[in-house]
Amino acid sequence: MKLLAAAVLSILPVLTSAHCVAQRVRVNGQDNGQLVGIRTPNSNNPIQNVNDQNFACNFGYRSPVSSKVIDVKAGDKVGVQWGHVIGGAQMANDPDNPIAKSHKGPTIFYMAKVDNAATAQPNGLKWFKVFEDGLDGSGKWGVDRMIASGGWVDMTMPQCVAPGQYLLRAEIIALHSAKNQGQAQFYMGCAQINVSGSGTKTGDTVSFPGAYSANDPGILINIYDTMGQPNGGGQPYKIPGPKLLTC
Ligand SMILES: *[C@@H]1O[C@H](CO)[C@@H](O)[C@H](O)[C@H]1NC(C)=O
Ligand SMILES: [Cu+2]
Repeated sequence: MKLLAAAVLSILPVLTSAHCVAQRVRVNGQDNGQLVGIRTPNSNNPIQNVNDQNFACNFGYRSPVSSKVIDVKAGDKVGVQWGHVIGGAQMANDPDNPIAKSHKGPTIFYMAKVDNAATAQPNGLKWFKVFEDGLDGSGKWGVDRMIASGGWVDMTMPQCVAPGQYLLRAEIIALHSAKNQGQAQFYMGCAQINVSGSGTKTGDTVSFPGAYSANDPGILINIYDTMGQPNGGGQPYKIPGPKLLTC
């Protein structure tokens, strides 16, 4: 009995800490540095309630929060880096950095226009989707590609996006336990960017919280086939949220 309890206790920290946190921004491969131009929560814990009041940009930021607003030209590649903890690895050879391999799911970016990206409050904003990477035909997920890229997810800033300041919301949804309602894990962080260019669009918008439902087919889902492989059960995966901005 004692042994069993000890075994359970020794497993628990692993189970509860294999999460991730968004923490760096790069433009055309140029890394701005850790926590620069991005609001990063101190905790790597996911949000699991799609109606959580902090669903837009997370909460409990590591202070001081960066006042940097990062310049991005339409057409630039802008990326956000995820890591197991702030700084990346939690220990040498951390197998859960940038995230535990079990945490299959999509990677997504949204944007919301703001007057001042350094100070904008994330609630009540209007978000449009500019990037999504779900499940491909070979059974690989956006998260698999993020891990292969050392935690980075890059998107191309669409040419048609109107110039101005934005919060850029990076999101990962981990679906390893998502067959039970309320068990999908949502990770998000918001970068502070200033887009230049000659675009005019800010997309069809949604609210956070509000855009997702707990029983959306991409949120309440068993991703395993009968062999236990996390390949979406051989079905296409429907990424939650609105359709992508089209230019
Ligand atoms: C945003 O970019 C424009 C165009 O380059 C520039 O004039 C403006 O000062 C920038 N604003 C901020 C807050 O960086
Ligand atoms: Cu996790």
